[in-house]
Order: sequence, then C-alpha cells, then structure tokens
Amino acid sequence: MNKNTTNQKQTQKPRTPIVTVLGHVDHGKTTLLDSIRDTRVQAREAGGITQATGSSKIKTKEGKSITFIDTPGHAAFNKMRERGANVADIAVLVVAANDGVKPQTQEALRYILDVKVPFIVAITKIDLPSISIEKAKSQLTKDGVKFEGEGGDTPVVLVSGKTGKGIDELLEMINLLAEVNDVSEDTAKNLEGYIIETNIDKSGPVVSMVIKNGTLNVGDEIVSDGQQAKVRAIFDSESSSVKSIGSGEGVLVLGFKDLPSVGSKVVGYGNVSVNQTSKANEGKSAENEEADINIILKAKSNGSLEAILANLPEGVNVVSSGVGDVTESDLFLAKSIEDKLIFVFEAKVPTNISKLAATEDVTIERFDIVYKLFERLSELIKSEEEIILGEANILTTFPFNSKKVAGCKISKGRIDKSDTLILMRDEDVLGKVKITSMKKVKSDIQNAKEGEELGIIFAPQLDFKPGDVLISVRN
Ligand SMILES: Nc1nc2c(ncn2[C@@H]2O[C@H](COP(=O)(O)OP(=O)(O)OP(=O)(O)O)[C@@H](O)[C@H]2O)c(=O)[nH]1
Ligand SMILES: [Mg+2]
Repeated sequence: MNKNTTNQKQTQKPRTPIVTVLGHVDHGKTTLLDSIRDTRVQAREAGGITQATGSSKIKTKEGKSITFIDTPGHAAFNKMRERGANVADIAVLVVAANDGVKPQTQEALRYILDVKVPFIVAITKIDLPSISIEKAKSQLTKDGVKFEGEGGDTPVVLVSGKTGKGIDELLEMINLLAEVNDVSEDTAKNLEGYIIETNIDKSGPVVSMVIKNGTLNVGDEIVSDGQQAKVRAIFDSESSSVKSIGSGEGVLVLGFKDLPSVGSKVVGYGNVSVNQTSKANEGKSAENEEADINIILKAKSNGSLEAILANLPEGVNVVSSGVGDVTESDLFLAKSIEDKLIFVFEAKVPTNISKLAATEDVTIERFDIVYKLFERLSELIKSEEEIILGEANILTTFPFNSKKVAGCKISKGRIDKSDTLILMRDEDVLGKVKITSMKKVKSDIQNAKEGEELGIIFAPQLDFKPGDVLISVRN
C-alpha cells in the first residue's frame, strides 16, 4: 500500500448518509417519511402533493442518523427529482403496490441508474386490499432493476406509511447500504455542499443545502453559482440556529445576497472550482405578440419557478419571472404588457400590492397547487384561440355594379351574412372584412353551408384573387 492511499484512509470518516426519496406522484413518499419522522407533513401540503425539495434528519432505534430528502412526484418537477438523485448517497425508489410502475417511477429510475447511486426499492401501501407486489417488481425488472436474489444487488422492502409496517427494515437497509458503499467524508478535503432549494422570505434569500463534505460555520465565506455569501445564520433540520454544522446534514443558510441556482455546488471562498454561471431562472424577455398570452410569473422558490417555466403550455410567454413576493415593479411591468397578468405560485401578494393592482387594472392570479396553475393557463389560452366557424375558397372574381365579387365555394362549416371574415393568402392575413351582399346564382341568401357555391361582395374590398381563402371565426 503506498503512502498516499494510507493517508487517504486515515482522513476518511463515516458520516450520516443523505437519502433521497423518489417516485411517482401520490405513491406515498411523504407519508412514508412522515411515518419515519412521526410528523404530519403530508396532511398540511396544498393539494396533498409535494412541490418542493426539503431535507430532514432522523435517528434510528440503534442511534444512527439518516438525512432524508423528499422530492415531488408530479410530472412538472422532473428537475427536482434529477437533482435529488444527483446529491444522494442512497436513493429510495417508492412504488405504490396498488398502482405499480408509472411514468415518474420510470423517470426517477433513469436518474438513479444514470448517476449510479445505490438504491432500495420500497413497495408501499401494502396495507391496501388489492395490491400486486410481484407485478410491480417485474415491471421494475423490465425497466432495468436487478433485484437481490435475482442476479443483482438492489434490495426491496415492503412498507406501509399508514401502519408503519416494514419501516424498521427499510431504515436498517439504508444503514447497511451506507456501510457497504462506504458513505464517508474526507476530513482532508474542503467544504462541498449542494443547493437543493432556494427562496426569499422576510430575512432575505434563504438557501436550503446539504453538506457532503467539510464543516460549515457562521461567518464562513462561501460561493455557489457565482454568488458569494458570508454565512449569517445556519438552521439545522430541526430549525434550530447553530454556529457550525458538519457533513451529512441538510441546513438552511442565510447570507446570500442573491439566489444561486438550485443544484449548484457550494464551496468555500477561495476553493472555487465550479463554473460560475449566472442565475438560471430569473429573467426577462420581451412581450411576444405571437403568444396567446403574456404573463409575469412569481414563485416562492427557485425550484418551483424552474418547474413551471419548463412545463408551460404552448402559447404562454413569460415576460419576466422571479422568486419572492409580488412587488410594485412586477405590477408596473405587468401594466406595460397587453394582458396585464401576474401569475403567482406559493409566493405572497402583499395587501398594498393587491389594492394597487385593482386600481392599475392588473390581474393577479395566485395558486398553491401547480396543476391548477397549468389548468388556468390552458383555459386562458383556449379562450384566446379563435374558433373557425367556416371557410370558403375564392375560385373566381367578376365585376358587379362597379364592385368586385368573390365567387366562392364553402370548404368547411358555414358562413352567415352577419359574420366577420378574415381574408387569407397562404399563411398571410390580408385583412378583416364584413359581408355586404351574399348571393346564390341570382338570389340573395343569408347563409351558406359546406359544399355550396356563392358570390360574396365585402367591404372593404381589399385586393383579393382566386386562390385566396375567406375564414369566418368566433373569438
Ligand atoms: N393506505 C395507504 N395509503 C397511503 C400510504 N402511503 C400514502 N398513502 C396515501 O396516498 C396519498 C398520497 O400520499 P403522499 O405521501 O402525499 O404521496 P407522495 O408520493 O408524497 O406524493 P407527491 O409528493 O405529490 O409526489 C395520500 O392520500 C396518503 O394518505 C400507505 O402506505 N397506505
Ligand atoms: Mg410528497
């Protein structure tokens, strides 16, 4: 054994494992952690779903610690799952026994297999009557899991977050995996942490991070994502203020002036080795007239802001986005855009701002549940989209009483004399017109249906020719 290796061994010390819980929405991740922590987080969550990444530390009956990171299972939060898998020493893939493998189970498994993090499959909700453990296992095998006893080394534990069954076994298994995989810190190495969530509250930017190596002290100068901070306060997983904290812990840190992006590495100032990139999620873009709606978006945390931005329905343009409560400047920016609309996710709308919004004719819509926000956006887009009532092709043109008549055939729907028509040439809109005369052969008509031929005189006359199309729309 050479000298270097010996030194390395001497500085290596086992530490509390950081364990990320991943899986499909509503499969019971938070309930399982509640049961482990003996708290009641799930019952307090808006819409009963997790929409942020948070960490918590527990002690097993044998006195060993584990730091858990809960992640959301909703499809929109894929980044949070990916980062959760990245920072984990060990992952727990939760699958509900009554529901089996679902899209976000498979997505979480892909992240786990990509970063090659050791993991345990926890099949939960085993207290329910109609369950199929074997089906869940064989689906997972198809997706690349190699179970213990079946040629691989992935353990499976059967649990219930409701009855607490199997939880001791799960915790034992986590500790065993931590030992086997040598989860440790290197005391000769510097601070290494990862940002798991950020938000802004009364005391300014709050950064939630896990420490994988070294010690973090109040007064330390740290850097993440190009953002420097002198650590003002540290809160441990029990929300107690501490002066100093070691690796294997999840903490909240105050002292950043601006928010580093979620997922970034944290190092001591002077030990910067990561690319210093600018903040990922806060940004401004111009109002887009092609978009169905233009909005300003505010969210309580960077992770959820990122999730929303990545999953916006087509047709939504975000003119400006940011983390934190709605401010006067958001309001004035909203006033300058056509839709005058601010969407808020979990962040606060101060009373003076909502009063001001009413007088400035700005609409603020606030949501606590991410899919409700998406539903509302889709609803707004739909109401913006024009519904086509009828379409006519101009086949020929001829003069009548010094006017030009469009000889048309209705190709779709119907056209009423009272309709407003849009004159199109290929993809180009030439203008909007009203019908002044509508005739079939020589008789005046009030409407015409698909397949019928007719002559239309409209105003303004515009410069139309055979091949152009008239479309009747309802807004
Ligand atoms: N019967 C039974 N119900 C459970 C169990 N675990 C969770 N549930 C129920 O399943 C629903 C979803 O549970 P959550 O813990 O919120 O699921 P989750 O995976 O954290 O969901 P997201 O965070 O939204 O992805 C809740 O209604 C729970 O009460 C279990 O072991 N048994
Ligand atoms: Mg949850």
